[in-house]
Formats: sequence, C-alpha cells, structure tokens
Amino acid sequence: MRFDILTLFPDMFDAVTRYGITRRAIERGLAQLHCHQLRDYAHDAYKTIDDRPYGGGPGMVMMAGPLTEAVQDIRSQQQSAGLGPAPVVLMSPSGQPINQALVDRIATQPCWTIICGRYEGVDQRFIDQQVDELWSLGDFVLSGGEIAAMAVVDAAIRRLPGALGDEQSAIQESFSVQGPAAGLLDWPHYTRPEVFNGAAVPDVLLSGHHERIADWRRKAALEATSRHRPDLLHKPKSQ
Ligand code: 9WO
Repeated sequence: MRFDILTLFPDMFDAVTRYGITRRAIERGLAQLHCHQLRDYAHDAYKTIDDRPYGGGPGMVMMAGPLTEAVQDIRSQQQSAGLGPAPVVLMSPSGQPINQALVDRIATQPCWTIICGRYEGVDQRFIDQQVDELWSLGDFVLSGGEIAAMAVVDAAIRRLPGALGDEQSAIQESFSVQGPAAGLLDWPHYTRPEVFNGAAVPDVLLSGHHERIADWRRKAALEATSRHRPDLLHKPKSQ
C-alpha cells in the first residue's frame, strides 16, 4: 500500500521509515511512504503557504492554492503509478476518531493521501473542495497533523499481511479474539525475574497449563477493561 503525505516537515516521517516494524515493511516493499513538501507548491520566491485569517485573530491560515496544487500533483503521480484516485484525508481534532476498525479499513485500501496542517488551521474551501475524510487521534490539539498521521500510518502498516514477523503474526492470530479490536484491553504481562521488588509473577503463568493460562488472561483482560474502560463493556463494536 502507498501513503502520500503532504507536510511542511517531511523529515519528521523518518520516525516511521527508519525504525522498527514500519521500516522493515517499507524495506520489504509492503508499504510505500511518499512525503511531499508543501512549500514546493508556493507561488512566490518566499515560499509562502500561509496568510492572515479573514475576520482577524491570532495566527496564520494555510492557503487553499498551494494545498490544492499539491493535491493535484500528488493525484497525477499516483495515476502514473497505476493507483488512485486515492481518498484525501486531513488529520484534524474535528475528525472521525480513529479506532482499530478504521485502521483495518485503511490497511485494505491501496492508496491514501494524508494532509498535515500547521499554524491555526487550513482554509475551509480547500477542505470543502478536496478533502474526503477527517481523522482524529482524540479530543486534544496538537501543533500539527504530522504526529497523528504517523500514528495512523504505523497502525495501518502493522496490519498488512507479512508486516509482523512470523512469530508475532502467529501470536497475534491466536489471540485475535483479544485486544482492543475485540473490545477488551490487554492483560498484564510479566517476564524475568520471578520476583521483583517483593512482587511475584502470578503462579498460573508458571504452571504450564495452557488452558488455565488462557482462562486467567481472559479474566484479567475483563478486569482491566472493567476498571479502566468500563465503556467498552457496554458498547456495541464501533466501526
Ligand atoms: C484545529 C482545531 C482546534 C479546534 C477545533 C478544530 C480544529 N481543527 C484544527 C485543525 O485542523 N488544525 C490544523 C491541523 C492546523 C493546526 C494543527 N493541526 C492539528 C491537527 N492540531 N491537532 C491536530 C490533530 C489531528 C488529529 N488528532 C488530534 C489532533
């Protein structure tokens, strides 16, 4: 799958391309990240992409012109690669909250264009004319859309077949009824030593009884969910 990212800070995406599971998936050709510098689409020698807000107030607003020309250029690059038309997404706290179901929908599409805003916001006419979806990480404001975009790109790439090592994907599959996707929080994990600061690992995990271990984990996941996210127990699975 392919992501085209429009941003003033393309180097931030090194955090995805240079580390861990996402790096390996990209090296294996499972995913492609194409980062585009919005300033390349500025109209003037100063590379201006923002201007003062109509109606007054603090801060600057990203202009519709450079954003639109960038999106059009990205569309034509995708078409040359035999892809598209890819949906255009803006990362915004006003958007649809991202959950695992949305991540899985993202991972099953071949191509997405993601717009990362900065400053006070983006000219509404660009959103109205060019943006198909708004996605939110949650009810808080960031300094820009980049970190939110990296979070969804990471979450989607690790859902691609072959992105996780054999070992990890086997683990993931055997517990596919578990995890936040199934509506439960994770169970507690322990590793060596058996006693740390006076606290022992629960006996059942040392017992070798796989069925009892599975029972304990189910119960512990339910308890964790009840304590920290009771809303998940009373809610139908959301899309
Ligand atoms: C900011 C904002 C504040 C209150 C209500 C709606 C809002 N929309 C935006 C917005 O789209 N801002 C642009 C992107 C420009 C300023 C920085 N941006 C941003 C995106 N800040 N925070 C996000 C974000 C994205 C996804 N999930 C959480 C926060």
